Amino acid sequence: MIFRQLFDPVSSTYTYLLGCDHSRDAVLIDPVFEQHSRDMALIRELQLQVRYVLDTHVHADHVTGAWLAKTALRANIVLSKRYGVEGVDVPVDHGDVLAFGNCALHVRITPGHTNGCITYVTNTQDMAFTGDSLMIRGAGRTDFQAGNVHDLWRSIREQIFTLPDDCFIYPGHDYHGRTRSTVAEEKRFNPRIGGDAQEKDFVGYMDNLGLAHPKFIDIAVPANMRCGRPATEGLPEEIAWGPVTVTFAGILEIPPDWVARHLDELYVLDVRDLVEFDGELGHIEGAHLIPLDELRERIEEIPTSRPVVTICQSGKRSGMAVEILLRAGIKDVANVAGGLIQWSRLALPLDDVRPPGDWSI
Ligand SMILES: N[C@@H](CCC(=O)N[C@@H](CS)C(=O)NCC(=O)O)C(=O)O
Ligand SMILES: [Fe+2]
Repeated sequence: MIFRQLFDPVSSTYTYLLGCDHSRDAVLIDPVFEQHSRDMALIRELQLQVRYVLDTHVHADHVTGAWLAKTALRANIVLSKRYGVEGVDVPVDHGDVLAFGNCALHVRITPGHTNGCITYVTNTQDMAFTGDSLMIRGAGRTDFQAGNVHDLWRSIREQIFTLPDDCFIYPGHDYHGRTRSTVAEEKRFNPRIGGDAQEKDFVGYMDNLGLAHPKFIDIAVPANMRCGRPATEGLPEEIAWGPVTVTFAGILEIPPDWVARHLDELYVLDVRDLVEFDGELGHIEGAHLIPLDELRERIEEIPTSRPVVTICQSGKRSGMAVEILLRAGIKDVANVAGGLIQWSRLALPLDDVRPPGDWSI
């Protein structure tokens, strides 16, 4: 199975991307609104087809990226039926199974942190996505969102600690950089519910956590009751001037064929050296040559009246050029994906290219 664990440093949230190796069908668990572009880039680069976007619960500390992901991927939003959240496509309950290719996730209800918390368990029972029910050496607080410490005790003991000892625990958050645990480890070492803990011990511990309410609870909960659909129309951070995407590496990229059709509206910045510019790969008509090494000191030559597209041989140096331009405050900028190698592969037009078969000087 394809497996990626992603992290949002602001809310310390883990997002998980799981995919079937054979069919490329996938699921995305607990996406974060602000990390939407990153998640879409990875899904695109791994060539996955996301079928379901799952939330383990209605989060109180961050806005879910479920609605954004559904809109971008035409996936179905999955959440516990117990909340009555607007916009859920697949309201699930205990025992439901969500298949993606040869893989599947089984729904185990684990209320306590909230009344609709779910733990998703792989069909091979080697991974459990516990949300905030069981965390690494921790457990989700039970002091809001219809939380109940006795329910959480039962949920962890009956639904999570009954999984195989070597089943990995992947939590919804970790505030100390820990990434995963196992059922055996938590049964033994969890300071709230592990070892010889009795229900009374767990309740005593949880009732005295003394945590401040999450900073964004008043924004997050209402938004999450709509699956993270913004209250106003329109997608956030849309780039208007062209079909710019962000790669998983964080670089703004634009497809070469679109650039070829819009050359008149763009400033094409070629960052190779002069020998390459006039060399075998040729160059785009009207391209301006500023070698990458000189870009920082010649930045004032770049106009701000038109979007800038950067290009080099394979798209690496021009990716760095985008970084340099952004840092200099030039916003409408993108790297031509794949550079001139891809440009020629697509047989897009070059400056001063002789027609095939014309050998005259
Ligand atoms: N400090 C965080 C909130 C942390 C928090 O309350 N996390 C919840 C999960 S939504 C929890 O259950 N924490 C248990 C713990 O930290 O022990 C914020 O302001 O957003
Ligand atoms: Fe939570």
